[in-house]
Amino acid sequence: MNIIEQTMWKMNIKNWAGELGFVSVGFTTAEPIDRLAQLLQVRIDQGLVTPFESKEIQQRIDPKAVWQDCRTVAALAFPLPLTVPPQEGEGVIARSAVGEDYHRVVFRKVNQLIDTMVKNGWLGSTQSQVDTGPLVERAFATRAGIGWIGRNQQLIIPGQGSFVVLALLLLDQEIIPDEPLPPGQCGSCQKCVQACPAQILGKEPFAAKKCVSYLTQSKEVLTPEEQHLFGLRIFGCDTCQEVCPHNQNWLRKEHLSTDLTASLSKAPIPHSRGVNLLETLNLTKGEFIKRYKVTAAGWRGKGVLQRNAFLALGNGQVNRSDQWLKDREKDRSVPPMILPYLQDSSERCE
Ligand code: B12
Ligand code: SF4
Ligand code: SF4
Repeated sequence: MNIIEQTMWKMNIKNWAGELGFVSVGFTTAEPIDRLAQLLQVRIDQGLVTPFESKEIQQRIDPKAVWQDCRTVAALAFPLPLTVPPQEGEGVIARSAVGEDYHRVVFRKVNQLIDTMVKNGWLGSTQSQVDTGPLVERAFATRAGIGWIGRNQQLIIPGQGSFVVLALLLLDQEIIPDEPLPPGQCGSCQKCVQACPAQILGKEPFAAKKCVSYLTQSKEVLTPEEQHLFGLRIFGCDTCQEVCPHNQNWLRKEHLSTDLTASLSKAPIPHSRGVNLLETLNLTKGEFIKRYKVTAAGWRGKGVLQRNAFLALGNGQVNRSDQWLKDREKDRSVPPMILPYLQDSSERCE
């Protein structure tokens, strides 16, 4: 494609993506991000890599190692849904895990974008990834100029904040790349560093396996300190984003939308981030499939959510799981993922 055609496609793709609800789109080349290899290697050497990532470094930094025809990477950001806060005593689910699984929502949107491109004469091929692909999405999104990386590790989009899902659309045609934004715009702010329950921000490299978001998804047996860090969290952790000044407009919008919904009987009801902990503890297979399998909180299975509900109940002021335990111990029906925590139950923190 010549420069004029590249400019036209770039403009059109940005417009169509905007119409589909993406809040930011940027383009970068298919060149590898070589300097990232060193960081990924350090993470492997120091045992910081989570089991949720590919260990193939080249595939993580080089679009051509994923798809040899790739010439351009488009980075897209889709906003998370506005949610209702938990009620007192409820367990908490992160915004990325309520409502329909974001992987499905965003893949559908990316596919609609590709359909629109094809209808308008796009002759090339495409590949895409939403979270589960090997490429390091935040690094490509940064190079494509849609945002900058905050001290909380999040990609922050100017005027939008960080409550977004990222997607990468790989193209086999060249499109003029966008310029990255100036890096690190946190200034002297330390709000996320102070608020992080695991106290892992502000230190390099990021200790991913100590992050509470990771702990809520891990099937390993957690130490008493790790159990304590959960608080009332059931899946994921939004703390370092909730305190960030760049998310306060978005959070105000979320708050207003909840109030507005309460006053308009016909408005669609936003999903709540709160869950009843005892109900989660007693979850049956059928309820799990209906309530969680359709969300991004379902992929680790029912046992992880039950374990998290058990730990969160223990972390609450009153240990509301005591009666539940007595009942279960009689008929020996305690879910296996909870068994390792039983001897600790009398010592759990408040
Ligand atoms: C594994 C993983 C996790 C792990 C590890 C996270 C981590 N920080 O490494 C765990 C389970 C802890 C996790 C948690 C969360 N995750 Co996650 N996660 C991923 C996944 C699959 C890979 C991340 C990864 O490669 N980590 C390795 C490090 C090296 O990469 P990184 O942190 O993503 O990016 C860093 C580098 O890119 C660096 N960087 C940028 N440019 C450059 C250039 C050079 C030269 C160098 C050297 C570095 C560099 O800056 C980034 C921050 O340090 C990505 C999806 C994907 N395929 O990329 C989602 C992803 C990063 N997660 C996401 C989200 C939403 C979350 C949570 C907020 C979910 C929640 N509410 O609980 C938390 C936030 C935790 C946090 N503070 O980071 C979003 C991020 C959206 C955003 N606005 O940034 C992603 C992109 C998924 C998506 N498609 O939307 N996650
Ligand atoms: S997600 Fe939670 S535990 Fe992880 S870095 Fe952010 S505040 Fe800390
Ligand atoms: S809370 Fe402050 S330090 Fe943390 S990412 Fe946001 S601006 Fe940066």
